[in-house]
Amino acid sequence: MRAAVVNAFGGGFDIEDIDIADPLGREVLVDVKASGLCHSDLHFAQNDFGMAPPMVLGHEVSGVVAAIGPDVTEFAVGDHVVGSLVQFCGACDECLSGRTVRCLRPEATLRAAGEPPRLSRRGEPVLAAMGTAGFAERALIHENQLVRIDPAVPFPEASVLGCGTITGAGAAIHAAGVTAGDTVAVIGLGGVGLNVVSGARLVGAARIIGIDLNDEKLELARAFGATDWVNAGEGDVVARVRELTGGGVDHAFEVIGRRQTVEQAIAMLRVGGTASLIGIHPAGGTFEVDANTLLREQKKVNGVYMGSSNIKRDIPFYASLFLQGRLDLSDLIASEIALDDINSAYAALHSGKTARTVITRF
Ligand code: PAD
Ligand code: ZN
Ligand code: ZN
Repeated sequence: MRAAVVNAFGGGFDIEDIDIADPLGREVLVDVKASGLCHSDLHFAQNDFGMAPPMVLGHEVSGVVAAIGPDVTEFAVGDHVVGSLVQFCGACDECLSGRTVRCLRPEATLRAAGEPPRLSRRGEPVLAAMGTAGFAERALIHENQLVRIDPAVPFPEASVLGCGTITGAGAAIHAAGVTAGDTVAVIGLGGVGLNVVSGARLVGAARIIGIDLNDEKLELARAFGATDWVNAGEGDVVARVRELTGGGVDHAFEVIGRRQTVEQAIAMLRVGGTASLIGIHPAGGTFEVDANTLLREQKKVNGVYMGSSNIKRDIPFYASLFLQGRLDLSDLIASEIALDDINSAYAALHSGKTARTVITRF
């Protein structure tokens, strides 16, 4: 099958023919219909985050079940599904408490050492990264990392549910716990940040300030529910947010992964506010915070992973909101491309000009 293979960090994606195994145990073979270009995959393709080439990335996957392993109970051939990089065992203390995103045995959804690899090239193993490996015609995914959804949700919109939406909306709703009447700022309005805006709107935030360097993104954020917007390239962002809110926001979300914007997020909080950090930093990235200001002003810094989502509960929930017309997913989709165009599409994402680009031709 055709797949976009990362052969070296920083070397881009090579479109190649590779082999995919038949499903074992609880694995499901998915005929991939849409695969979203999350910024995280660009980080993973350029830097060593513990996944080594040759590898197939891609973790915003939707498609149709083509075959199931002998122990699969939850899915049947023909089901429409969404995949997620959240790996969970279903049996540890965290999983049993519903916090599957904190699973203590996430490797349970991968093949064990000694088993044949899911992906290979001329007999050599190719890493099926994150257990999803969605930048390919087909994907072999453990049933815990898959969720069945209503076939009425189009595949491109369904794919974004797998990361951008659960991460962004989940950050506002679950990880930060924004409530009705809160003031919110979102720094970085890409595929994830726009979903933070949606989550804040859903729970009734009083004001949602969108912050980005691109005016097109600020305009888009307005459609998603931002009530105010600030171009970060024009003047002092923190001063502007403080002025708009009369002293700072209850919640600031950093959705880029830069030291400067993390420090801005903490600085723009009102007393007692929470800064939620979503953007992924280069390995070893750090930031500084004045300790006495933090304690005197009772500020909280909240590290957010996948929006603290429970994918089996949250993906069908967001899908139903979309079908009811209460959650915009379609305006996230900037364009649908062919697998062959993945390198140029990632170059465009890097420039900050597009929200989500989705591969729909393989
Ligand atoms: P994206 O590239 O679509 O969006 C980033 C946005 O930030 C763009 O709109 C840029 O214009 C904007 N931007 C860049 N610099 C600045 C600046 N200085 N001030 C204001 N705006 C700026 O990325 P994305 O939405 O796909 O992902 C955002 C980050 O979230 C990225 O680092 C990704 O790896 C991370 C992520 N984290 C998790 C998690 O669980 N923590 C999950 C998914 C994605
Ligand atoms: Zn992602
Ligand atoms: Zn577990």
